[in-house]
Amino acid sequence: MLFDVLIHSKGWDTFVSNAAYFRQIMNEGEFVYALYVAVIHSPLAEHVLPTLYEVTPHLFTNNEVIEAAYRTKQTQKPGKFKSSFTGTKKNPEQRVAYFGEDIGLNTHHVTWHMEFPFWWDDKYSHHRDRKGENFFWVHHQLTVRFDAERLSNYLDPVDEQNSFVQSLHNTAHIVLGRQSDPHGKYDLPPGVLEHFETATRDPSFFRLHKYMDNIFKEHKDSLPPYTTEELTFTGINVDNVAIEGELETYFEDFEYNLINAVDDTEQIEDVEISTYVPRLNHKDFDFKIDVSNDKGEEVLATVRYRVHLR
Ligand SMILES: [Cu+2]
Repeated sequence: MLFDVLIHSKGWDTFVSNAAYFRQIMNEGEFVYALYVAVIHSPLAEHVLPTLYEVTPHLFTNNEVIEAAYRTKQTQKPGKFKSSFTGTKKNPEQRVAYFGEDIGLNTHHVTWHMEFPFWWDDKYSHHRDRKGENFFWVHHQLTVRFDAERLSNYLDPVDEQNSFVQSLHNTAHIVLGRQSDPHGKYDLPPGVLEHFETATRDPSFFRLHKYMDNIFKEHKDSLPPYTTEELTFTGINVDNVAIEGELETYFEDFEYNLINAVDDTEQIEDVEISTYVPRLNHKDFDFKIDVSNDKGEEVLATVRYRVHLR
């Protein structure tokens, strides 16, 4: 409903006034979701919002950090805390927690689902082209990258999940997410798989997605092979490919703001609260690709690369 209201707002002032009004009367999570999706898709307001891990930090870090943030607010002394990954180091899966719990990865995942909402209807503004292919592509990238991280941490690649259900992605997320309280008997909050912001924190996300990825792969394998004409770009030659510099990865602490993690009243002053978390980064390197064009005219070419790990 709120997305509908915002996307049909005729001008910026109307958009902002509607957002300000509904902010007061709606569920906070629904409000943030509708606002972000509308801002991403509205021609009035493309991509101008702050990053989600600073807007809803409780979805990106854990209880210990949120509790520390509250203590800071209550004692009115600025605080900066280290975020540790969920779970215990005794569990080998913990070795790749830096990937599944990475705030950038989770922001990427939730933002992708906002770019391509599963409920999208072309009547809202424009046709979202190649939705299935895009879904496959982005989740395939997540799945194979997770396997690459596992291999470099002496873990086996992910086993595909055996599935239980016909209606896949959304239902499977909910079924897996509610394992601890399937009938709602204990009124437990939803599991991490039920939020796009938190889903990749659970390794079963990757097992489920490998299962779906393999279905897409089976479908692709059933298609007729490409023809030579489809695969060649006559007149365009790749003469040399080189990498300048080395691929060197390292961990570095990344700090972000937790001011929105705690409740706020006008009577109590804000204090500086932040957290830092180790994140995987890499040193800069360049691809150097020599391409020549024998066509005798300007053409548009796109370069895509795929890295094979040895
Ligand atoms: Cu997803």
